[in-house]
Amino acid sequence: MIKNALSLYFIAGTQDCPKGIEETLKEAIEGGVTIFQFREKGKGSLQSAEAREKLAVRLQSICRTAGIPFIVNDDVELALTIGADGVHVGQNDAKASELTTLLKGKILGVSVHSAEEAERALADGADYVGVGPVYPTSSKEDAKEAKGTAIVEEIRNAGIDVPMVGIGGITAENARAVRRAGADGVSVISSISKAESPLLAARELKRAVLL
Ligand code: IFP
Ligand code: MG
Repeated sequence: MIKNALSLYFIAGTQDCPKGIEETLKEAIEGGVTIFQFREKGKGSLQSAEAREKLAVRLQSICRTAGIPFIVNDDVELALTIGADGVHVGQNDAKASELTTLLKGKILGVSVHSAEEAERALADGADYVGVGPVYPTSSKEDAKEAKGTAIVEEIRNAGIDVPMVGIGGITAENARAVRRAGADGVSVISSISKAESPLLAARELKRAVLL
């Protein structure tokens, strides 16, 4: 069931991981993350398609061994080439409605910022939505204004029954509030990837999301 898999969603790329992405992912999994998204993007990210694919395959193998889904951000072609479990796209990426055929049984996630966008994503075939930014974030340069947990509540109160994670500035301290607002899970980059101990950071977040 996708809602359970969403409880602690870790997203990272090379650029986010001072300890190295493979070590960071292994620790995060040991700490309890339930799904991983490969997001190689921005300053410090790998620039060649070959290097990205090679790394993606290694991370996919780590996820497969651990039994957690491996999702690719934006790059549908890469996801199809390596047989990822799913793809996550934003509002400006390939249209969700056009991806569902291409992706067959794969998981499709879509970023949304309002109840209206969540409604459309669900109608277009999204398996889950990422809602945010809930709190201010430094991991995304073009992030919109943080709206707090109100944005999560707005979507739940609109009665849209789509699996949903909150994203943006989420920490072990505020994760529970995001769950209480109606999210099925929380998604983080820095809280785990930049932690001195990604393992302990993931473990603390995991405790926080178990209501
Ligand atoms: N949400 C999510 C997720 N991933 C992204 N890359 C994003 C928003 C911009 F957490 F997966 F839902
Ligand atoms: Mg995107």
